[in-house]
Amino acid sequence: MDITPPTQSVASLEGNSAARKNFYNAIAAHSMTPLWEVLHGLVPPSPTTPCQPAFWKYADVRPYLMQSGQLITAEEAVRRVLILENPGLRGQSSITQSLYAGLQVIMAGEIAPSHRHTQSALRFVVEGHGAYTSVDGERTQMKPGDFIITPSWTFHDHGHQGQVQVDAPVVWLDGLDIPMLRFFDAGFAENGTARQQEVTKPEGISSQRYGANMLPVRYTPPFGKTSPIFSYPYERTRDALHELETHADIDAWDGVKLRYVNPATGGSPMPTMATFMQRLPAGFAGKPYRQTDGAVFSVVEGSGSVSIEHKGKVWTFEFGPRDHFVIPSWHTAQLQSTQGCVLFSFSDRPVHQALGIHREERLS
Ligand code: 1HN
Repeated sequence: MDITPPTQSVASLEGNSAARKNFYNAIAAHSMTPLWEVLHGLVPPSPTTPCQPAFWKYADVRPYLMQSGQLITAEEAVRRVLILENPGLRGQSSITQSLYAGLQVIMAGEIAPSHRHTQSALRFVVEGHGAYTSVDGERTQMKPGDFIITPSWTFHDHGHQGQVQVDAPVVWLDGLDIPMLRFFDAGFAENGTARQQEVTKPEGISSQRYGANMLPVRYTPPFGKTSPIFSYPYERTRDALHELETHADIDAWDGVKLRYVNPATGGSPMPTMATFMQRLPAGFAGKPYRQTDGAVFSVVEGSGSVSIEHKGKVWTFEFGPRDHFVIPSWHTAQLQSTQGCVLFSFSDRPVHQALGIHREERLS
């Protein structure tokens, strides 16, 4: 091998672009590429994301959800969902680089058939009554504001018990870690043997067993790293936030913000996704903050606005009930509400934390 050092000076090397192009072409044929052309993009000084701030007004979205109900049955669609696709990530079924979100609609009398997959899912009920979801042999009713979990690799199916062509459809937000599992090439799925799984447990048994601030004496986690509770009813969350708003300090950035927990660990309900509910009191003008976990919001009650700033650009979304929006990683966000509001949100924070890379800045 020739190890003779180059004789050209650095100054003369700099104008050598044709020689470099030739060199890049030569090594490309051997599946190699020069780091120095991409280094700055690989380790940017702060997060640069293709994910954009985005807003879905429910008044715009709802007519399309209802139209989809006339075009295809839940059974044929398997899941009748309109994906909330980030405008910066079109074609990738992603709302952020790591998360999927969509609005699912089920009409009275319909069934969404049983299957399971390694992707974890959350449901956040947006409107309607009469739907249920079954997870691992237990059914739970879906009411507006309820947060419901489908743990990784558990059979799940949904249904609407209302009267066909009489009762209103039910709509919920689905949040899944699909892009993350795609990144890890760890996706598996299979259909159930029956359209609907057999209900083998009484309704509510999980919350009795695991949801009363108690656990069975010899507790073993039924769903691995996922919470043993798969329904977190809005009623309890709402009451807690209301009382806290009245009697406790209001955080200058978040208002009153609680995180949902796996009661057995104190950690997030799912290993890949954290979920939150917050209340902004009437007249709240939040201070700006940014965090590495991009977050998806579903407005539950009331109205307000979010202003998002990044690299000199500003987006402002005026939101009301059932609107959805996304705050991308390391974008500075400020929440405001004149009349007060309640916001559900989810993000991939547990993964950032597990990797020791989570950062948050609360600015003044
Ligand atoms: C899924 O299983 C559901 O179970 C919703 O409701 C959305 C998106 C992609 C893959 C599986 C559900 C989904 C999904």
